[in-house]
Amino acid sequence: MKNILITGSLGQLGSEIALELRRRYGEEHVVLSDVRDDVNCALINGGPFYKVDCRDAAAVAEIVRTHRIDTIYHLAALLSATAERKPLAAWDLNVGSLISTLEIAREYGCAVFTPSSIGAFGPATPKVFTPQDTIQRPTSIYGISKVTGELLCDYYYHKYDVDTRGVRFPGIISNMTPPGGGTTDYAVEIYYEAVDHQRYTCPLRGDTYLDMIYMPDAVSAAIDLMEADPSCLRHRNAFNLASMSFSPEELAAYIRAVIPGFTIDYQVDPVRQAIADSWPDCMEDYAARVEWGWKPRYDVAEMTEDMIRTIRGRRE
Ligand code: AKB
Repeated sequence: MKNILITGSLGQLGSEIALELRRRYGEEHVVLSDVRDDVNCALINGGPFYKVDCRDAAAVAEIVRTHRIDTIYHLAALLSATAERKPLAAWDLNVGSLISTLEIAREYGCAVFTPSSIGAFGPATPKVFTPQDTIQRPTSIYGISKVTGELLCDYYYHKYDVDTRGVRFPGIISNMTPPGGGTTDYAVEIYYEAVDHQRYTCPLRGDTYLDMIYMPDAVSAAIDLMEADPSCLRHRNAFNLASMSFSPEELAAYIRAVIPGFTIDYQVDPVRQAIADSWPDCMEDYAARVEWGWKPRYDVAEMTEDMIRTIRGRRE
């Protein structure tokens, strides 16, 4: 039986990975930690939880020792738009906490999952069918921290044999815990506004294409990669994950198919637009498909129906 620690476990991705891992491995075997404890009581009370700053290496090491942790999902991070406002804080959390997690993993023999992002690419990267191995050179501090993370994880694997694995996530769309401070957050907010007000003001231009993924597929990707046969993995820390790619204009059309009166207008945020313009339109994910069997289940139409049905259900 595995013993798993999740950092950033109350965030958008962490809260849903936590639920699925607890379902698979049992509550006592999945230890959660987060810097806050004022949200999601069900998770906090549903098994071991520690309010801890993941940059506090001594505190994290103590949890790893106490619970005989063998696998860490290190999910704590500042997202791209917030990072651009607070570059030093982003570097400190995104890189500082990762390197201290890797050190703990080296000492205690843990495997580590670390999410990278489409943000790890930059304006010089091929924008369409972005290859797995290509020029990166991101221009946002978030992207710089993500490339650094990919390289650090490779380094710990090659130098110390730490079992590091990771994917480049697209924007994640979900309906349980809201994201915060991301460039792709519009694709979550739009559904809530569509259900509640039948209109949405989008901070990105209508023709901005970005890769996106629905949460159930994001959760499966992380867990499937951690459970994959290591001898099949050649890339390990930065698998491109493609699932769906659309622009705000196109997403609005999908929403209109379910909510006919829905309208969208645009008030472009220059910071988020510049970040989005530096990212790929759509990635190619052959390596993930071949090396560990990645295959998304949801397309944009199915996701849209599910998002709207779920949000409406909560409003009743
Ligand atoms: C963001 O927009 O910052 C994140 C990401 C794509 O990494 N959702």
